[in-house]
Amino acid sequence: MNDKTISKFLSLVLRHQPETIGLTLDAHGWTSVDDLLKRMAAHGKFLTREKLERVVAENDKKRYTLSEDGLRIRAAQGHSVKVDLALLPALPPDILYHGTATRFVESIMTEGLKPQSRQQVHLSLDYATASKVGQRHGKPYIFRVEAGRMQADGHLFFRADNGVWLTDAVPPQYLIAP
Ligand code: HQG
Repeated sequence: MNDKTISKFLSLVLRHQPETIGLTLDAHGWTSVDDLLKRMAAHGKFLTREKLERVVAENDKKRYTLSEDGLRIRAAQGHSVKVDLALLPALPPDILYHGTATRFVESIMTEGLKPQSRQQVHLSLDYATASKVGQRHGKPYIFRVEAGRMQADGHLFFRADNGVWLTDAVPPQYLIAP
């Protein structure tokens, strides 16, 4: 398995379908590194602890977090399974960005941003990152989100372990089209 294949598999079991290898995540999304490696091996995916640690450290978006004692691992964000990341509300910058595809724009203008299959709406700190996120879905379209005003109005914002900003939903009045 190359690093990308490993990362994609970690994303599958730590964000979406832990049951694929009989893994369980705790309420905060953590699982035991030992158990993960054993279950992966039992499913023909052999990985040493050293390699896992390297893949986690070198991952381009820091998608996975190891606990300080190195015994547990979780995805920093992006879950579709219900987990409470236990992040503390944080003060966002005035503007955050959301990259999407042009075909979703009309619906987003009407309904605002919804988490869809994930637990929360994902927002980027900068335009370039949002642009890459949008490209995953098609022709990119970047909204600016008035995060500061939303927060002042009582909406909660959270910063994932890897710097991605999360909020439950973004009503349309806080969206600025390009
Ligand atoms: C869209 C990646 C219609 C939304 C990225 C998005 C991110 C609506 C899509 C992370 C809508 C959901 C998350 C509405 C939202 N009507 N469409 N009302 N509200 N949408 O993949 O934000 O590489 O679940 O605009 O970098 O694209 O996986 O969310 O286009 O951080 O680590 O519904 O995933 O990280 O798509 O991406 P997604 P996302 P990873």
